Amino acid sequence: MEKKSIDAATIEMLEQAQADGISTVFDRAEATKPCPIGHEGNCCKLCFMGPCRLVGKTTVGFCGATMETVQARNLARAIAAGAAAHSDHGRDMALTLLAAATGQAPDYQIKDERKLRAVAAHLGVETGERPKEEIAADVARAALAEFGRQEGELLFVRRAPPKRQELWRRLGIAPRGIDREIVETLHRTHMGTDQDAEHILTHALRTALGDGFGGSMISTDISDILFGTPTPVAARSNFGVLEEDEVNIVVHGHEPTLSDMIVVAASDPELIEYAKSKGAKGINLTGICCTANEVLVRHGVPLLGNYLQQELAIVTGAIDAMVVDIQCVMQGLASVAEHYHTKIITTSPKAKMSGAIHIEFDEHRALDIAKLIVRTAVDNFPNRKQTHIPDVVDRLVAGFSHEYIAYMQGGVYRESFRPLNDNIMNGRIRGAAGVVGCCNVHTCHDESHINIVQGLIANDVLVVTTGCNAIACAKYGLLTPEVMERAGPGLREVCQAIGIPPVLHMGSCVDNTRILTVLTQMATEGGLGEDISDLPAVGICPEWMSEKALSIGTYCVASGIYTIFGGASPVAGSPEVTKIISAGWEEKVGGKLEFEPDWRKILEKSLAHIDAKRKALKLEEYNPTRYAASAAYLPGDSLPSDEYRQGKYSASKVAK
Ligand code: MSK
Repeated sequence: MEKKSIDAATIEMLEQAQADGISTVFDRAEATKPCPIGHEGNCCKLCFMGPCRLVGKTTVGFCGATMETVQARNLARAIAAGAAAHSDHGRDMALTLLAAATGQAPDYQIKDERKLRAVAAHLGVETGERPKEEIAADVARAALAEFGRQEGELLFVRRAPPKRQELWRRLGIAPRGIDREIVETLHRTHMGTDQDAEHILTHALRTALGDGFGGSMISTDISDILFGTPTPVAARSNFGVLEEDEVNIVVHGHEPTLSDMIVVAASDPELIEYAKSKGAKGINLTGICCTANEVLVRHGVPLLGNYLQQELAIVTGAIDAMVVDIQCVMQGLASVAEHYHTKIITTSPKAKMSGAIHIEFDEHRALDIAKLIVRTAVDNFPNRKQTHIPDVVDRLVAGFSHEYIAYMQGGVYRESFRPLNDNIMNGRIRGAAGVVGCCNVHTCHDESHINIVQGLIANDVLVVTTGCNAIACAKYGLLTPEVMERAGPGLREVCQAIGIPPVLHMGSCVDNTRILTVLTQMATEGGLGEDISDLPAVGICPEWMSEKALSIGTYCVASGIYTIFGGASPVAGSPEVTKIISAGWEEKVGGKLEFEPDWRKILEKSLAHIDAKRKALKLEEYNPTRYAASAAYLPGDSLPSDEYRQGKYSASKVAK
């Protein structure tokens, strides 16, 4: 079991699943090996003359498509699918804002008027003395127009550093419309259309930028307008946050629209009384994946776990309802739930699952539907049988929006990125890293996440995190100020002076756009070059698995960031395509995409890149002993993951 995860709660529940005869993703991964041809990107199934398997002496498909073309098409399609997922989420946020602003969705309010006005300025919407509802309606309409825009470029392109904007225009990759670039990728990769690998992949950069500076950025902005821009909030994480004597409801997926209403419904005095009438002491709301991150950063709702923990959560026998929306929801949930009393409730008009109850969400009746869902969970509480809740829980601080990061460096009137830039320039902070993304069953769960993040902070690199990496960091105490002893001396000093942890939780997958904004602010603040590609910074996705991760990685590269994915490469079968997305893209846009299965090498490459960028900026050479005796660990030392396994950092149940 210890080879499957480093997380004590996950291991405990894997043993319980085995005892209960339950098959989970971990078992299925052992029983079913990935197809080796598809795994390396060598399979073309874009037309029905095939599928063509390009192996051995077969170097081209029936139509004559070469390995490079096949690989480029497959990768571009995956990036487009990821961009579509994020962007469709963003579209729904804009539709909800429009409904809220025009009185069609009375349960939603405009919670952050300051953010509304800032976003209005980016979209060219007049503000002045107009009522906020009027501004919000125009912001929603302007945002929706970005999806169907046919000409020109997305308005948010102007939020990138000026030098970067010029580069995108010169290369012809400034995205025109969010939907347009995705559709064009599907067209170009249709059988018999674009045949040139580099040409296909250049359009993939444009498509991904339509996600990063389009759909995802719209999603983050509108979520903040409707639900509030995050500020630091204390919370708890891991399976120990489940309550033996309360109705446990888990929200899972990605959208905050319904889950934010469930937060309201779960604290409704009438429903709490109803829960008590069924023998429960109250209602306990927790979350999995990015819906969890959304309600964590705004309400402090505890994190139950990340992607690979979703089925095991049900094995606790303590979950009365798991409410799912979109993305990263395993179909295996339904069959695991058959063995326990848990009700799986699907809610999105876009996503149903056989074996689940479907209570369709409609933003026009949001609170009523949220109450119905909570009531359904309460009704299920008396059906609970034997429970097994691991006593594993840790504390965390989350909610570091880019607005808050600027605020904490100077307050309302003098907010800036000057202190951060100065401390990078003087070498207290060696550089910055965005560590994000999924869990993958082909790596030991959480091991790369934790070893990389801990390795970075020990080496004085400030880490910002989102998605399932953020949840992993939460479970090992890496999001608390107490983790300072594990940070390098320079980073520790700066974090203590500002009062922040060395690992900053910035939200969900779509909130990677907050990282783009931070990098833009660092690049334009002065002293660290003029573009994102000048910064001593890296992007890392240690345990990637989803198409969304590929879109995120690609828009990071297009923004000028060296981005390293852990695990296997989807284009491993083509040295040519591997070169296009690494050295080729670096020459074109200053960032490159690499796949590196060994987390030690990811750490080494990241530190080497940060140091090379420091040198190019003519900054002082990083000296780990300059500010105190360095606590830095390097690959080969005792590993954080082993220390977790030995229980060195194991936490016990902490008070609510
Ligand atoms: S939920 S996309 S497993 S980060 Fe955003 Fe986690 Fe990856 Fe899903």
